[in-house]
Amino acid sequence: MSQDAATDAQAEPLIAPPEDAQTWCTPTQYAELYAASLRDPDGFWALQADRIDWSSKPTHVDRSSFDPVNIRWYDDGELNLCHNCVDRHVLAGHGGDTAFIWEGDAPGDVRSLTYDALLAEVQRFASTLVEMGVRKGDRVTIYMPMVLEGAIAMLACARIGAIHSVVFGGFSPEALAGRIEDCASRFIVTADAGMRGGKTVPLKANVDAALDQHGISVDAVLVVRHTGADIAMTQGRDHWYHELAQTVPATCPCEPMGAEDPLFILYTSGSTGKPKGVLHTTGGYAVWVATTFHYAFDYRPGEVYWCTADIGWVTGHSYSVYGPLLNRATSLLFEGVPNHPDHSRFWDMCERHGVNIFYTAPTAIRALMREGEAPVEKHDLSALRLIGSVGEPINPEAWRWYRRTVGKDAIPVIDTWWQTETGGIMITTLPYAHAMRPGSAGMPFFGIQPELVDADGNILDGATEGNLCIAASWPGQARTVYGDHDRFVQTYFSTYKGKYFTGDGCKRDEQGYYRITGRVDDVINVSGHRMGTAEVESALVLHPRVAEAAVVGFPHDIKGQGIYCYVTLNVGEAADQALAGELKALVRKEIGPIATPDHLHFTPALPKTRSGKIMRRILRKIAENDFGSLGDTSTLADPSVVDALIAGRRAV
Ligand code: 6R9
Repeated sequence: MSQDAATDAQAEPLIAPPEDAQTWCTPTQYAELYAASLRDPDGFWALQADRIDWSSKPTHVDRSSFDPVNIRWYDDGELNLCHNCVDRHVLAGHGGDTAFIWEGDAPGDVRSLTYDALLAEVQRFASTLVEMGVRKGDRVTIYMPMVLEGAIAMLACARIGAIHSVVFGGFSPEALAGRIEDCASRFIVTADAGMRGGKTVPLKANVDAALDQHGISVDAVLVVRHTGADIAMTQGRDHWYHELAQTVPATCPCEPMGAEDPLFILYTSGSTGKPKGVLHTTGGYAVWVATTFHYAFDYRPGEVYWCTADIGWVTGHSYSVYGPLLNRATSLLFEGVPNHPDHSRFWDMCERHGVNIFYTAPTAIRALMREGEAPVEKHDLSALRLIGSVGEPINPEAWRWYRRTVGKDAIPVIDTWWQTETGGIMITTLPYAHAMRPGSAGMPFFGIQPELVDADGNILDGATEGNLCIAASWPGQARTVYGDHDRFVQTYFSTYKGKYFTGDGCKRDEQGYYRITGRVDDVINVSGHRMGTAEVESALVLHPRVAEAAVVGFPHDIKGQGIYCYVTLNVGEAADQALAGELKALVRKEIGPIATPDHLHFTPALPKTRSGKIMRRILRKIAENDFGSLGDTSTLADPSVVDALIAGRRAV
């Protein structure tokens, strides 16, 4: 996305929302509900808690504090999330409704599950986990392709009170090992292999590599047969799901969980150090995703809803699995990729499954936009009623293409801003309540109080630009970093005391619309995947010939941001093609293919202050080919480094 495209978003005219008599939220209702949510948060969230079946109703609502940091919602309530997602719909007579439609990597490879069938599958899976020795509070690592058993495994964990840690199937064995070790997980759920875009992803082999190469011993690895790939099974440790499942009870009761009992850990990148295990708990998360799904997607019974995110990301957790099931929706899960077998795959699937609500990422939209309108026009998208975007800023050009070509300029587009740490949608226009502004996420969701602050923490009023903070807690907020509460406090609550700092920069316009401008920390967003530049740097410096590395993001037409690596070699070493290949391979090995560098820029030196700090601001500008506004370089220990870097950039 180009800088210009991003900055003109504020000037984009508002587009009136379509009127809709059936909507859950009219403009007046939004205004009233939002005001009520701030005037009487406890009253508002007590009411929303009725979306959930509690085995013991909470008498408290919000008991959170940002200083000291202690986040608690509904803390004396008791519930089970799996019961809420599955059993209660069956008990209420809706067992025949479709819960999931799954389509594999190969077009037309389809499997559906009713709520009845899902209940049976989840119970069988939960019984299998119990048989393996999993107990309440145990961490279960789920390293799966996008298959039904991935979602079923999550629900099964929730059913028995185990904490799931889903690791995206695209992560390397190294990255997987780090995530297994960090939460001391003794159980792994995986598949023989996955399929993406016609290519096999060797998941079980990756698990073996992660465990063997790192000397990690786990109690059990449960393997779902999916592709039929030939794999090695370690006697006593590895079990085929289809074999164990036949020996276990067909029913498995729901474990009553305290509202603040952990539900899941999800690793996400920050500006420093290793990925953090963001922890979400049960009650508040349930209320938050149930409420946000209901209003943001304006879901109506019987509709087919499709979120294209993988369950390895928070979007897959909240809006492919938990949010839709809590609302008794039909959720489509897709194993493959948008450009396989061709660029009309998404639209072909929308037509065949009669998708009403479609939610995807800007990177996919930009990639499909490049293919022109023909692949979209070939398909009947008349069932679509609402389309959404998530994961990174969407440039107005892509937004308009999406609305015109996919939405026929007739249906609402929602651009939903949120984070792994927020659990669910925080800022979005509501589909029939708000006018849309291409490039702006829009208005705060109920209960959310965004604040824009300057570098010193002063709150800025009116139309302005600043760092985005949230003033008070909301039910879906992450509670801690697993095993490291200090890091949680340091990362999110120490920059601006008493506020949650998102790490995002943001503009607010005259109408009070929020437009996220991107990360202001050392996190980059590549195709909607969050990555710490420090993680890529750590991988690069593992190479024996590398002395130092500095990684920054740069604008990329399709990915939003690309990965630009400045690399300094040891004295006497010279760069060559082979080394470039080795470094790319090293990053893929340490993190995964999503972190593959786009550019390697070998340089004899990095720009540093006299105290030895790398001046990333300069590196970012140079990567952006913006040499005119490098700012003050006089504090550099050796200002001549900059000229060499510019000359080097021209050569990249
Ligand atoms: C849900 C998710 C979070 C970061 C976030 C921000 C960026 C997400 C966005 C957006 C602009 C949107 N982001 N949605 N930026 N507009 N609609 O993506 O979570 O993977 O944790 O990433 O993504 O920079 O801070 P996560």
